[in-house]
Amino acid sequence: MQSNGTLRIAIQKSGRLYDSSIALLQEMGLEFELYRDRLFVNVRNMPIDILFLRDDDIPEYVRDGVAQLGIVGSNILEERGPEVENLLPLNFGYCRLKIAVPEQSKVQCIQDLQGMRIATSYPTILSRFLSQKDIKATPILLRGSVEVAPALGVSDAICDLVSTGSTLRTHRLRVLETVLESQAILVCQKNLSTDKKIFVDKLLMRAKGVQDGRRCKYVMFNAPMSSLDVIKERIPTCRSPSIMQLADPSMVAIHTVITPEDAFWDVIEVIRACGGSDIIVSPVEKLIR
Ligand code: PRT
Ligand code: ZN
Repeated sequence: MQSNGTLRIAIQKSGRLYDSSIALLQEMGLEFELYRDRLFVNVRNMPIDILFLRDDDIPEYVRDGVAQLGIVGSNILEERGPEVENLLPLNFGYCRLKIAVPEQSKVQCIQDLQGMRIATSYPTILSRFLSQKDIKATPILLRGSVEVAPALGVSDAICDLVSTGSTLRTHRLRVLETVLESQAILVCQKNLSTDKKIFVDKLLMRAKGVQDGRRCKYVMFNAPMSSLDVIKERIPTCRSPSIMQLADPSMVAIHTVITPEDAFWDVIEVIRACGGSDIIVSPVEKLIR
């Protein structure tokens, strides 16, 4: 891969996005060693450095061009505003920003939050949500341990990230509303130079290839020649499959890719209903469209 100058990619140093970010970069073909406590590593086979940062700092580093690419949760991007360009949702780091109240609270719906205090690390997103719903409540900014705020009398409600929900259950909090759905995003510095943009586009193609590959299946099956038209009609993904004649002239082997848009098991059921048999399903390592 050719580029004038080294490209820097910022990822979380440790935490919930770390493992999946490393896995994605490795599957994109970047070769590097991981050293404990190193703030950056060189990629062996491409002119790329990987920077390890706190997730909250990543948008700023990418905005200022210290790194050209970054991986960060959309929760942080939404809170900060349009500092960087969003390139690709990455299908990991899923969570939701939710408003919750103590189980015993008399608050039953978000309209009951009028005049109340809501503890959060996301005051911008919360304020925007409250004003859209015409609710006058006061965000209380806390950097961490938001879930303990009601028990300490600091707030009447919280607005915090939830993934499994176990933190809310442990602190006897009840969900009122989801404010934001979040996942990790690949972001890019705005107004890149042309050579960096070309490099970033190549990496983006690889990231999409990895993602599409992960979500696709390669399917091979045998079917009666007579059902070929029905199969093509009923399975959109089979409109232009590879078809091979079998030794038995009344049978064909069909090879196709089931994409994320198709419900996998539904397609398998249709294949069987159309007389398909000996269905072999394989993972797809990369799918480059
Ligand atoms: O040190 P650094 O600042 O980098 O790490 P951090 O502690 O700020 O971040 P980290 O690793 O907790 O989260 C990084 C990113 O992961 C977040 O910005 C989100 O995009 C995403 N993410 C996904 C989450 C969660 N799920 C999540 N559950 N971030 C935080 N939480 C916290 C939440 O705040 C609450 O305290 O987990 C708790 C709730 O989890 P459950 O499973 O009990 O519901
Ligand atoms: Zn953080």
